[in-house]
Amino acid sequence: MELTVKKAHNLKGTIQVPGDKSISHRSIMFGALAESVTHVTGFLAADDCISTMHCFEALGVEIERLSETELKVHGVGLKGLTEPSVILDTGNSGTTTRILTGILAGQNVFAVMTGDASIRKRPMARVVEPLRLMGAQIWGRGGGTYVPLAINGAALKGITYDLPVASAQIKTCLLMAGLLAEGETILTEPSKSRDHTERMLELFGARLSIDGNRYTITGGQQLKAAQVDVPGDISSAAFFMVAALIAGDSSVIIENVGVNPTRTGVLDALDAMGAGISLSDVRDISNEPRATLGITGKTLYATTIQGDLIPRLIDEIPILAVAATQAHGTTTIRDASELRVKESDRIAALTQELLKMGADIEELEDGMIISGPTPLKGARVNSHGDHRIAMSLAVAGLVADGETNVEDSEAIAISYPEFERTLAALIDR
Ligand code: SPQ
Repeated sequence: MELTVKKAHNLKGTIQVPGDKSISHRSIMFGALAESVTHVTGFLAADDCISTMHCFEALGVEIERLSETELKVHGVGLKGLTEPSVILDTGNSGTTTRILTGILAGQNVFAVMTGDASIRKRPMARVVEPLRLMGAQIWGRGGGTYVPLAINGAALKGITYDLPVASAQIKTCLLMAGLLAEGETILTEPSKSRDHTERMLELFGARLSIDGNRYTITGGQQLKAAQVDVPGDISSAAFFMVAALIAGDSSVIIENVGVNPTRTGVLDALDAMGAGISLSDVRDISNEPRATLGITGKTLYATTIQGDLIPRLIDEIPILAVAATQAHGTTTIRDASELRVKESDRIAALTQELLKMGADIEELEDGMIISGPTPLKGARVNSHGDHRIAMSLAVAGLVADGETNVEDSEAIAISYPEFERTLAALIDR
C-alpha cells in the first residue's frame, strides 16, 4: 500500500487519538492473570494489541469484545493459563513477545512463540538471559537470542538483577515472572522507563516497592480484576502535535491524551523547541493521568535530546526528527542506540528517507544531527515496514513541495489504523 500526502497549511480541528498501545497490551495481560472479570474501555483495536488478544485466547482466556474498543477479559488466575495447541503468533509486537516470554516461563504450560520478519530480527536475549537465571526453561534460535522461542513453564525463583538498558519491556517481563516466582525479585534500571506496569500492578491490588529506579516484587500475589479505561496514546498524538506545529497557521486540539510523566518527554522536547503546547482538563482515571492538548503553529528552534530524556520519548524520536528539519539551528539526538533494534533500524531508516526529501541529516551510531529549517521536497519514500517511520514521513510530506508517496504504508495499522482518516479530517476543515 502507498499513502500519498500533499503540502497542507492550516490544519484545524479537535480530535481524539486511539487508546495507548502499551496500556492496551497490559490490560489484556493483567486481566488474563487476574481473578474474575476485567472491563477494558478505550482499548486500541490495532494489529499489535490484536496479536496480544489472540495469544491469550490461544492460552485459554475468554475475551468478550463488546465493541471495537470495549472488552471483558475473563481472568484465569495467576497460573491458570492452559497449554496452547498452536504456535503463538506475536505478529510485529515486541511488547507482546517479550512480556509473554516472562509470563509463560512461570506457567504450567509448554508453548512456542514466533512473529513476523521484523520480530524475528529483534533481540530476545535481553529477557531470556535473566529469565534463565530465575530457572526458566527457554530454547530459541541463536541460543535464545531470537524467536522462535520454545518455553517449558518451570518453578521460578526470585533474582536480583540490574537491567543493562532502560526498557519497560524487560522490566515488565521480569516483574511478571517475579509475580509468578518464589521469593523476592529485585530489579534496577539505569534510568526510568515507562511505568504503566507499576501503575497497573497497583490497580490490580499487587504490592510493589519502588525506590527510585529499584523495584522489589514478592511472588505469589493474586491479581484482582479491575476497570481499565485506556487513555489516548501520546505516541500517536505526537504525529498531530508536530503536524500542527510545522504546517503553517494550524490550530489543533487533542482530547484525552495520556500524560504519564514517563511518557511526556515529547512535550518537554517540543517545549524546549518553542512549541508552547497547552495542557488542560488534567485528570487521573484507572491510575493513569490524561489531559487535553492545545497546539498552534509555531516557529521552532533546535534542541538537544539525550540522557534520561531518551526513554521518556524513545518512540517519538522519528517524529521529533521531522520537527527538527523545520527548526532553526542544529538539533542533536544522542544516547538513542535502542532505536536500532525497534521495528526497523529507526536511525538508518530516518536518515535514508529524510535525505530523499532534502533534509540536512547526519547519522550517528547512537542518534542523529539535523539542521534546519530545510525546505523539504516531495519524494517516493519507504516505511521500512515500520509504523512510526511511515507516519513520520507522512507528516514530513505536509510541509514538502509537491507530492510525497509513502510506500509500504500498511505498517500504520500496527498502532494507528485511523491515522489517514484523522489527518484528512484536519486538512479538510
Ligand atoms: O512493541 P514494540 O514493537 O516494541 O513497540 C514500540 C513502538 O514503537 O510502538 C517500540 F518499537 O514501543 C515499545 C517501546 O519502545 C513499547 C514498550 C512497552 O509497551 O513496554 C516499551 C518500549 O520498548 P523498550 O524496548 O524500551 O521496553
